[in-house]
Amino acid sequence: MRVTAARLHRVRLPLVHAFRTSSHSKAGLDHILVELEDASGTVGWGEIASPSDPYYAPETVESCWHIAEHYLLPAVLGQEWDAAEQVPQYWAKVRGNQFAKAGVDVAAWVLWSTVHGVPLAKALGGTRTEVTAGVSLGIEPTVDELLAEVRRQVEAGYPRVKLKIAPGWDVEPVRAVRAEYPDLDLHVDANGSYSESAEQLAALRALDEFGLTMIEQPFAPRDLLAHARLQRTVETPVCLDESVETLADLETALSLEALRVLNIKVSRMGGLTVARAAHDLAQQAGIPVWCGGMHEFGIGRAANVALSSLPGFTLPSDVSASEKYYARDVVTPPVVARQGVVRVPESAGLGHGVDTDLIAANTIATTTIAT
Ligand code: OSB
Ligand code: MG
Repeated sequence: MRVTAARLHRVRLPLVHAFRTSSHSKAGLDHILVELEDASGTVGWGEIASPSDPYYAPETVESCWHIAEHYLLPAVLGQEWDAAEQVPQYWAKVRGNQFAKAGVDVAAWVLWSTVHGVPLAKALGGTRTEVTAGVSLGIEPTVDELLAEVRRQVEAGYPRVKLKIAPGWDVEPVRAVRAEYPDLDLHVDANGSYSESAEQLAALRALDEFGLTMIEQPFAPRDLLAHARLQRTVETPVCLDESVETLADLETALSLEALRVLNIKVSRMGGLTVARAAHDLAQQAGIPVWCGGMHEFGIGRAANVALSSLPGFTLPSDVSASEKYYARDVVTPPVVARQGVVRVPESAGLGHGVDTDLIAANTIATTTIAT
């Protein structure tokens, strides 16, 4: 395979429901869609799902654009490769910048699987025909508004609900949701907003009584020791998200016993190639995994569904339906969930059409690089 032309499209879509985490609130998103084209004119699409601000990870939409345009795409253009997992070697010198890498890596996987007539999930080694989706709910202005949102999603059939928490918004909302749904698969995600102060540790430990499936990323990304210390004192499994950007991070975290569950994000790990390797490593270590999301448009969402079809993804993934996020998505058909179950597409490549008219109508910037 040889990529002869590449395009970047900065596309803006409004969110159906504004989303608030411990760090910020968002009503719409700019993601960068990546198109890789081979000499026959076949195209593979990928998505750079970086948030605009460097609050989840150090990257921004602008930094991703810069790295993709000036480093990643020039490194890939004109190279001869047989399998998508060979592609990351071309940017091996580029440190970090996982979100930017992920968009190009996914496009390479989609191009390869399209050319070879294989569904993306099969190309990755996926075995599931359907995957279970959970929903991730942001911080709401009031507990009543949160409860209304939980009811809406449970009624839509989603079997797992994750709540964003932050110091001061933790025990009270969790208690309220648990009181109404004693058996719901419920977990919390702090996005690294807690410290080990006596007061904040007490709040985290108080969550132990609610039978949560996990507590995700309570402390700052690089503070693996704090996660290991907390895990020794609580029953609730600790899950890592932001802390694990590389396979080496995962090895370190496993050896420190800083996690009992792993959230694997295609974006955070720099693409499907590394995400799949993280799945393999976690599986060997006996750690259950699930696929986290970054409010992807349909292209990144379809990649998440494909990844979630691997056998170690035994917990529900953040692959809820397009309609939870966007009135109109960039793929046709959109990603749909029935009673919280998403079917893994059986057609070649991404398994969805790409709505280039919708993309064109919402594009803010575009650039082309060719050999
Ligand atoms: O930590 O999982 C996270 C969204 C933005 C930044 C961080 C996170 C999230 C989500 C979104 O939880 C999950 C989804 O795409 O549904
Ligand atoms: Mg998270």
